[in-house]
Amino acid sequence: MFCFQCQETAKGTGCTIKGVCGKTENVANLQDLLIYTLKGISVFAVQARELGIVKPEINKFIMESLFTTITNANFDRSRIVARIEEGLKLRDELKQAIIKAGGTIAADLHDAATWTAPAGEFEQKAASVGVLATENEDVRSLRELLTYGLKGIAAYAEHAYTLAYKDDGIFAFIEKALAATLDNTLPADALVGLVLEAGKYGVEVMALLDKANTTTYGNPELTKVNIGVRNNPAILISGHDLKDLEELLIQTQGTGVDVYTHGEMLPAHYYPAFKKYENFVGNYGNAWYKQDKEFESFNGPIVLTTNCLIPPKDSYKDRLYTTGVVGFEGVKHIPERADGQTKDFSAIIAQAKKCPPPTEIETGEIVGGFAHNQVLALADKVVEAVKSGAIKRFFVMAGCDGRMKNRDYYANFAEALPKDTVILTAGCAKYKYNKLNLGDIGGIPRVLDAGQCNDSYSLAVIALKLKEVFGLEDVNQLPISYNIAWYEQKAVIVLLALLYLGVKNIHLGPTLPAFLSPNVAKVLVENFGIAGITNVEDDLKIFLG
Ligand code: FS2
Ligand code: SF4
Repeated sequence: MFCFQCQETAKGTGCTIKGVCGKTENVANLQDLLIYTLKGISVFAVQARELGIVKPEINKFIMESLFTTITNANFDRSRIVARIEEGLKLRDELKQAIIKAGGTIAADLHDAATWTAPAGEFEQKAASVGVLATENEDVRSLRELLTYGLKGIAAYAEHAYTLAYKDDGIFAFIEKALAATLDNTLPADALVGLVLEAGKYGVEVMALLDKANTTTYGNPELTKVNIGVRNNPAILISGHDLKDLEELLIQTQGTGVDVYTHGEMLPAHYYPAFKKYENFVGNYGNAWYKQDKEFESFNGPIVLTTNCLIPPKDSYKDRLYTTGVVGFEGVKHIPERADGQTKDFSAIIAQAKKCPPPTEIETGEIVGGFAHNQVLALADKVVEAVKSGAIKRFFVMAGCDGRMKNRDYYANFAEALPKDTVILTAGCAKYKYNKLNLGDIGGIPRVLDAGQCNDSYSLAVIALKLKEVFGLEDVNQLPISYNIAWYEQKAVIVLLALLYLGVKNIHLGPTLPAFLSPNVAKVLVENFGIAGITNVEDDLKIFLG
């Protein structure tokens, strides 16, 4: 195996024996083969589109399969094998549809578009199609940067899709870009162009998801979220899928079972639609990587709706459920919605009733809900505070949290910021400083949490609005600095989206991606001023200098 798609990759270069995330060698290899299969399907999907053939089941399959391979989503070998088998079948059907429509199948198709094997030979095939199959390190770097951006796009597209929002232009781009990664004649410049174009679609997909979420559940609003517990049995829901949460809340009404959020599900509390549920008690715990302790002390069942799963300990494995693209061998899985039906969470609710209430690990409240609509409602106050000098600078500290000790930097950085600065955040990075009581500036909290990682879109909308209000030509003239933490592939698309919007001088940490070759990193540094981080003191001097 060779995987270097996340920030925690072994030795900062690549996982080669087993994933730091817990992914086994065979699952890693099979995920590579699944991506390879998607690339082959995409070759036909591009040709089919030219003939006016667009197959919704192909779009959905590619989207869900990309999402399946995101870090901490699916560790289940059999699920990946089943996906590859389905992919080969869909690829063949698409090829037949092209022939039927009068298209000609090229004689020199890439192996990704022609290979086939029984499931028993997948692992053997997988060994030759991974990341290292591209020998030139710059081409490999660009292909992987693009592929990881596509994984992020696919994840956000899937959330929107679940709420019945979709955009065929996004699917067409995913297919075009996947097919392009097979093209050995494509010059590096064209690959750079596709990477930047991915940023454009990153903005579009986040806008689509924002529309899906806010139309369905209302605009997030200033909310105090309880972090203590009540004395009832309860279910913990993690991941990012709001539809799963909604159905769980409906199904737990009147059962005596409470519902708490974990990790990236925290921002669900900010949506008006979920406030009516009396049993929606609060948020339990912190970011994803602390689940091994927090799932244990929660005592009740836990449902993982999207990526953010770590291999479970035996102490809570029998209380753990996956759904959607998430999977882990030996962990119970809640099946997809059958036509027009909701998911069936009754098994989880029945188990919850037999479990003791959660053990309290903290008490109090955290404040959030500062997505674009809420911040723009406070725009006068914010603009006044900037004009009067009460707010000197904003720091966008969106992104991810993670296990590594070097992420303490972000807590220390937040604490060391001058009191006349405000942090704009989204994603699970906030857990490094959202309980530090950093105070407020004239009633404006010094940590403004917009929501999940996809709500980084809100931070861009806010920046563009401020640019307009202050009559500036360039978003980089605003008193906003970017100190972003990344972990997995959704953060990659958030970064590419910010670059597309013209944001310069983003600092990215705790380490730069291992998949950036020195030359590709140079392109990002020279064109966009991307930089890493060093230490709090020196970085503050740079930011405030
Ligand atoms: Fe946390 Fe980072 Fe949200 Fe992941 S914000 S680790 O991308 O999907 O979560
Ligand atoms: Fe390693 Fe990250 Fe890949 Fe897991 S996802 S195998 S930790 S690089």
